Amino acid sequence: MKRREFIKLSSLLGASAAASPAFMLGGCAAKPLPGTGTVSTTPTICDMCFWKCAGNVYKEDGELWKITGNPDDLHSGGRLCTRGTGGPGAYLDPDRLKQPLMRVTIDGRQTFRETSWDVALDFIAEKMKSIAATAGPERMLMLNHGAGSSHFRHLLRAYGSDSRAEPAFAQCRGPRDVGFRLTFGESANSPERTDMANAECIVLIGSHIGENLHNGQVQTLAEALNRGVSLITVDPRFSVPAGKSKYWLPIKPGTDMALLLAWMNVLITEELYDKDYIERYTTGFEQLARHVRDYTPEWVYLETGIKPDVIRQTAREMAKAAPATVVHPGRHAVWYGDDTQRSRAIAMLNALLGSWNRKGGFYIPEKVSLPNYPLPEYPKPKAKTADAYPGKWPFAGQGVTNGVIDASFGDDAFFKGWLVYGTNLPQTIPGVAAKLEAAANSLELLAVVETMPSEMTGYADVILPECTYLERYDDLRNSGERHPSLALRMPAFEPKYDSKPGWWIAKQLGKRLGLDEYFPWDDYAEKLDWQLKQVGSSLEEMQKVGVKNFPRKQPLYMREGKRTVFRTPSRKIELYSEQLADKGFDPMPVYTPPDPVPDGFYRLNYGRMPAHTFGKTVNNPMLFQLSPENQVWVNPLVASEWSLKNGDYVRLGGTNGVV
Ligand SMILES: Nc1nc2c(c(=O)[nH]1)N[C@H]1C(S)=C(S)[C@@H](COP(=O)(O)OP(=O)(O)OC[C@H]3O[C@@H](n4cnc5c(=O)[nH]c(N)nc54)[C@H](O)[C@@H]3O)O[C@H]1N2
Ligand SMILES: Nc1nc2c(c(=O)[nH]1)N[C@H]1C(S)=C(S)[C@@H](COP(=O)(O)OP(=O)(O)OC[C@H]3O[C@@H](n4cnc5c(=O)[nH]c(N)nc54)[C@H](O)[C@@H]3O)O[C@H]1N2
Ligand code: SF4
Ligand SMILES: [Mo]
Repeated sequence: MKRREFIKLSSLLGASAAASPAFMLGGCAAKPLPGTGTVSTTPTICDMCFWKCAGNVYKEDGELWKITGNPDDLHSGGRLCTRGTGGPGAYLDPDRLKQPLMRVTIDGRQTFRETSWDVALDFIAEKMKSIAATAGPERMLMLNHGAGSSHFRHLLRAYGSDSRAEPAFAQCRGPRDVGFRLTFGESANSPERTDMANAECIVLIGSHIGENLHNGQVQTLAEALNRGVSLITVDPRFSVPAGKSKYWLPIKPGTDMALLLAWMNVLITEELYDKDYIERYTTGFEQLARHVRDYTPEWVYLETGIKPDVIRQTAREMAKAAPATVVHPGRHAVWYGDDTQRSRAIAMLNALLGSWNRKGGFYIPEKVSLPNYPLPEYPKPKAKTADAYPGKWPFAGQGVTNGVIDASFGDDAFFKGWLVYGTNLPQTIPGVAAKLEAAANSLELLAVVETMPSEMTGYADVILPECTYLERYDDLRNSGERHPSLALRMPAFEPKYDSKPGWWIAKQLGKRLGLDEYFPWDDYAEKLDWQLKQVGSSLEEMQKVGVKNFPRKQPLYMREGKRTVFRTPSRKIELYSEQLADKGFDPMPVYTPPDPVPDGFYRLNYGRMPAHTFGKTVNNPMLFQLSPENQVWVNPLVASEWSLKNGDYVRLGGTNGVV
């Protein structure tokens, strides 16, 4: 018999159809006009995606009315996007997890049964103790996404494990961060350190800002367009930004590397690159010039479908505005397998334009220096995450999801237990089903902290229902940005049902593991207040203002003409990468054509839907109403071949058999 059968939770809990907006109609019907009752506001940080916009929750006569942006928040421009405005749906969703659930076997069949917090937490703590005693604490892995995971990272580090991975790195921005770090010694950061606010030319490569609704960026791009910025968009699809571009380059999917190399070829052969910057700050220019010589626009046209004169014109357009030209690093950079090298080529193109750390290119981000709450030191783990897959991905700065999953099943499995927080692996790691089945069959503990029934909860031993972001404190927002600021998430409501905040769950587990000294607060508010007082604020102040902006201490750009040291081994921007060569990788980005599409198939490109965040908002009644279904865009020639009209239903089948 299987250790863990997959259990579909919706069938047990009788989850209502997402389409039902009953609570909205019922909630409003008996009331006077909105805004005429007694109104109060509470600050929050939006959790509908991971961009962390600060907002205010409006209550009218104690009931949730609406959430709007916090006008003082420079990060979000004082506004929320569609999804952020739909935040009430997350709180009011009738299908939320309500009570801890334990896997039990009844009449030979596995199912979930409601249980108490004590039983659920005791179970997890006992298993964690046994894993620590028999295999070592570092064999306990956290898989996570989202701001609330900091409480569980703290718990695991206190317990002795720093093993951790997330699809938001290995399936998202990981290759980009590695590519930029190898070149400049620093990553492109989140939020991205692009100075689009001052750019005269912006290049988007498969970055569909406008559908990708990362709020601050969308507003900055819109303002840049109002100023008359020259926008160049490379996307096989006529995306939102493509429609607003001076140049739209509908490239053949997967051939971007060739275009990037051709652009560098033009900049070098026409001597349009920033010679002074290259001479002062970079190494490996000669090798680069040699490397890109053969990637002529004429040759690259055959690969990409982008005409040679368009390649030349767009390269000149970038050079004309440089250094106020930003070639956007993108965010979801995992495409065709050459991703780190493609991201490196983007970094190198920016270097030729002299845009890194220069006005209109990339700025230098800064955070508030916020002291940590005084706590005992963490024990030093005996193993790192990467020890689970020795020799693989030597430059990844974080755990690699694929690697840790492969190390979680079989007789010699490295990991013995998983704590999963806010990540839905079956949907976000391609082709992972069989491996998850195997891991579920092999692990000694599989605990999931969630707000909703998800595909991931189907594999759990124990499901812990976290309350939503509107019902809890989390850590202060303190991101490296143009304007340093702190922002507060605090409860606007008591947790609904028997759900609990993450900080409380972590503390309770800590207590059971004998780690009390790491959790000295009775309420997380105490910890936040202490931290805020160290920087001249207080919880009381933040509860009123929500966001506090601090002055910058360092300049926004590097000092022109001065010596600048980069955090690479050579202390320079590395156009030729000794680091890559040392580990047996191409020191220069090489173009490899993507695998051809088999006969009878088409290439499926995908991206973001404005009104949803992955699968995590599909059940949100407000957002579901706005956007109930996925839509597929079909190339007009293909559509006419199949006699398809707008609004027709199609069924897509993959080469892997998935329909
Ligand atoms: N198929 C496919 N896979 C992808 C991508 C893709 O486009 N398509 N994109 C990749 C990218 S860019 C990224 S960043 C990753 C994202 O991948 P994931 O991090 O796995 O993101 P989601 O699928 O949104 O899963 C988030 C889960 O967190 C739960 N959740 C929401 N709020 C809370 C909360 O407050 N507390 C807790 N405990 N749980 C909460 C949600 O119910 C949901 O199940 O996926 C990557 N993988
Ligand atoms: N509304 C909304 N916004 C979001 C999110 C969300 O879930 N919903 N998720 C956030 C997250 S975690 C991330 S990582 C970002 C991701 O946002 P982006 O970094 O902008 O990346 P993708 O969503 O992968 O972008 C897909 C675009 O690339 C194009 N494309 C596909 N193949 C190719 C190719 O071979 N070459 C080129 N040049 N283009 C190609 C597609 O047509 C599409 O327009 O979005 C963030 N913003
Ligand atoms: S971009 Fe939208 S969903 Fe994401 S944090 Fe900001 S308002 Fe919320
Ligand atoms: Mo992402």
